[in-house]
Amino acid sequence: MSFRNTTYVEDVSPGSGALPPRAWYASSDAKSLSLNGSWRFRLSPTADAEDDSFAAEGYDAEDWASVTVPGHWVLQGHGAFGAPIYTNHLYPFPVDPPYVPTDNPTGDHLRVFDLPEDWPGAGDAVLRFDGVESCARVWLNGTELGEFKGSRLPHEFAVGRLLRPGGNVLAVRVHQWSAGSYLEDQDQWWLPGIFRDVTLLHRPAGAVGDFFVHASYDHVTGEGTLRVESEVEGRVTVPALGIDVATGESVTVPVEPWSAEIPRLYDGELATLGERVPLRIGFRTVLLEDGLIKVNGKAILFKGVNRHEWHPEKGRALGLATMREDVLLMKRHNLNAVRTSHYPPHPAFLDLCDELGLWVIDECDLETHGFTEQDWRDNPVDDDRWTPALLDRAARMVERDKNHPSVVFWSLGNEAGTGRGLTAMAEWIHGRDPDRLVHYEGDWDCRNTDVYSRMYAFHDEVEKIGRGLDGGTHKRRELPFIQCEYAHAMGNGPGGLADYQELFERYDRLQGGFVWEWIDHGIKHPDLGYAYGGDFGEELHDGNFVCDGLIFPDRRPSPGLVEYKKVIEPVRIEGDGADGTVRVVNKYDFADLSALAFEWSYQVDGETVEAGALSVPALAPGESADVKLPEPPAHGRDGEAQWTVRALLAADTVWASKDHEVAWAQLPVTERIKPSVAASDRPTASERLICLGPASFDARTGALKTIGGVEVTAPRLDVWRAPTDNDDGAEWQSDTRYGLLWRKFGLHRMHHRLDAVELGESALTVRTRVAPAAWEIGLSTVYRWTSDGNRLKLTVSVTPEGDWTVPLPRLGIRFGLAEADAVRWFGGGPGEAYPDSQSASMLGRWHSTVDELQTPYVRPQENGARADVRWVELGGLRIEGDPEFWFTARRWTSEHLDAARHLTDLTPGDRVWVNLDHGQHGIGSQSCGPGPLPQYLLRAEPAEFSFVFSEVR
Ligand code: IPT
Repeated sequence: MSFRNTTYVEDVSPGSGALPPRAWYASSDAKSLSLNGSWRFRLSPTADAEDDSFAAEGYDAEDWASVTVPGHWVLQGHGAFGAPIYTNHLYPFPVDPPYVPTDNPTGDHLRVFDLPEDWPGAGDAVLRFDGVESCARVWLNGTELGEFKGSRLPHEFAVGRLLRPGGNVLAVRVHQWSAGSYLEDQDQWWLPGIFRDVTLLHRPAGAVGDFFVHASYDHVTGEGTLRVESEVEGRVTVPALGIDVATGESVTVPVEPWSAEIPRLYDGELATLGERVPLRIGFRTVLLEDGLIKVNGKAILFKGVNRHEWHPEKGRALGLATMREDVLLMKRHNLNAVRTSHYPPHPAFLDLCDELGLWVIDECDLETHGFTEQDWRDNPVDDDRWTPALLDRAARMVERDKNHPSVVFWSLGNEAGTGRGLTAMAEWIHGRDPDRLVHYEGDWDCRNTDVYSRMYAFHDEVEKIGRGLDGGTHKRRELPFIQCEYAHAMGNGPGGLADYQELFERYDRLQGGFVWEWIDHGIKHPDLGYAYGGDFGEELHDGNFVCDGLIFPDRRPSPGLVEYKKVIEPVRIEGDGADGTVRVVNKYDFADLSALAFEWSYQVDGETVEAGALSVPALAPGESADVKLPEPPAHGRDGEAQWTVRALLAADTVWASKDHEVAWAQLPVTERIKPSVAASDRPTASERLICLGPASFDARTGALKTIGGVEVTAPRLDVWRAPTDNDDGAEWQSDTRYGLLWRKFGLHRMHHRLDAVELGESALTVRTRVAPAAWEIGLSTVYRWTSDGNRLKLTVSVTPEGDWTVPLPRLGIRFGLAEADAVRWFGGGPGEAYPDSQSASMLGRWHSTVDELQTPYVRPQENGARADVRWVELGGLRIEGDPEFWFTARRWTSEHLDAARHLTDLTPGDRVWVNLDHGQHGIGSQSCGPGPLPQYLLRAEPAEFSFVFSEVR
């Protein structure tokens, strides 16, 4: 061994010196000592810049900096310790496996600790690292323990013989880059450091070693069978079931099964001579039967999400409270499944999934996506030299997590092509744990997997798969289908979720999917709000592709999550409001409806006039019932009437309190009465002004100037929106990307040509042509103003001219108000909606402020539209629409929004800009998937729409 040994860094082997992997558990009685906290830290630019003398006893590290463990050094030290790098799939270093750059940031970590007074003198001890990125070499009291790779996997070392009561010196050298980096090319920030717990575990004589809880459920007999295999013999007790058996012995008793919907856990204990370990046992059987994934005899439907571990300040060093918040948010939004993309999470997260109920696809820490750039040549997963490392990773995941009932699938990894190494992993996993299924998306022939899994398949292909018309290998044709990633939630969106869900529910073979992804990986930044790729001056980066979650970096739900919640609600409520009956369908796989209380309410013009309880039978899964609504309340007024029926939690649960809304529907009863204005007033012109009813116009241009006392910047046709990430689409998408086409055709720079200002008997008519420079396409646009003396009506008629080959971003008018803050409206709300992300938009009376109408997408883009608006009041005006319209208001223009890169670039101007849209283009999810479906395109077609303005005080 050389004095400055660094050969292990580029060695393809998983490492040396660590103990074999085993189950992760917290002991009831064996002592442990957390070594989390402040550590001494020294950063070097290369792997060999410093020798290993720092690991020796008596080394003086007084002048070193310090970092918090768990943590990533690049997120500490205010820039003094380097910076994060974001790439999607490109390796940020030359691809020459297993070699890594000479410039290899290396963090030496040092911690001196004493054993607690009550630390037993006898017995052994184990030092556990739960996660270190990407390669570590460890010394205790001057003795080298070994080195390891596999960032998001645990590694343990036997250290008992080295410990002493006081002054133990633990030294850890961490290299940012290693051969392991080639296996960790996940789409995320590269964040070196000791980012999970470091713990010293006492191992008494006769302690529990590894153990494997097998707890199956027979849905025919209602019995569960428990057998705990244990490395060290002992007894297994489960008091609630009267179980007291030896390890290895199996026992069958009547039990309540575990499912994500009803996560029944039994507390038990494994006791060996030297230790007691608590068990949380969930009885459930997962298998493939009749081409379906079945749990406890029933086919399940995944309503899932891909979760990366993320915190805007701590990166992947998450606290328990954050993990719990994630699970609670998921449960409260009707999600039932999570794929731990793309590595095993902190083990405590899986405890929460067991306890609160989520199906889990536990994914191995493996991705070699960057090899796609060289047609997968030299891909480590197809090179036998790397197979030991792959098997080590598979074993570290399976052994660590095998006792979690929530885990139903093992996933080999993500985006790693195909190869013998993956096959070896699948074979080993199948052999070690035949009671779970194996997932891997990259294997379209399903050689190694138990499910046909794809990502971002378009709706039409998904339908074809659902109907079994997709062909494929014989094996694939017999397998169920899931989308392990779909509906890319980058920026505004995803659109098209409801259309996917409809397919998943229609075809048995389709067992649901996992939206990409849970959270925006924005990094809190002093000047930029949240930083994304490129904000740290990276040489290569993928911009805000890292901000594609259903929740914002601060964990506030984005409209995409609210939409998803509605789309996957476990109770369908439908019917005909006029005939007063609702059909309630239980869409749970296991639960009946006894946990829910139903409520009806009756609205007239969005105002609730009466509400009450609705009695719905405790339907079994799959059952439905027709339920009679009460007599419609007498309200003595004409107006648009509707029922709203809601399903609420009947009592507090561990994940939400009583009255939490689970599902809802609205059933129209009577139609809306459209606004009408008699065109009785006659426009009169003076030298500078035209007057009509409450309004004045510029005499030369016909531009509206005031409505009563309210000054306005004249409304005119607007077709532009700040393109969303989904409008722009991903660069590799070869088919139509509308955001780009819109710019090509100049829809962001339309010219307005004035053709005529005509004063008629009862109308002021302004004729224009709205068109982009350089192109023959245009929109002939006529504004027709009428009034009954009090109210002012604008009718806009639009006729496309030329050959329009692109849809419009939006079609409506935009005007400016000098002052506006509070907003009230009757229409869809409370949040934003777009044509294909409109399910959660609830018709009612809503109020907000202009600032609160904005949705804070990390990269600014079109947002905040409210759908189906009948009327809105703001800035002293009331505006009614015929037909209903989309309403948006902001303190900056769409052009400003378009130019902004971060939210901090958006500064209020001297106007509030209001868009009243007749149409909006769909959203889709083309940032990594299909664009909007044809029915959501806003095609350039003749259109006519009106708004009635009046002053309110
Ligand atoms: C897919 C990846 O699996 C995921 O990690 C993420 O990068 C996602 O895309 C996009 O955000 S791979 C994609 C090229 C299909």
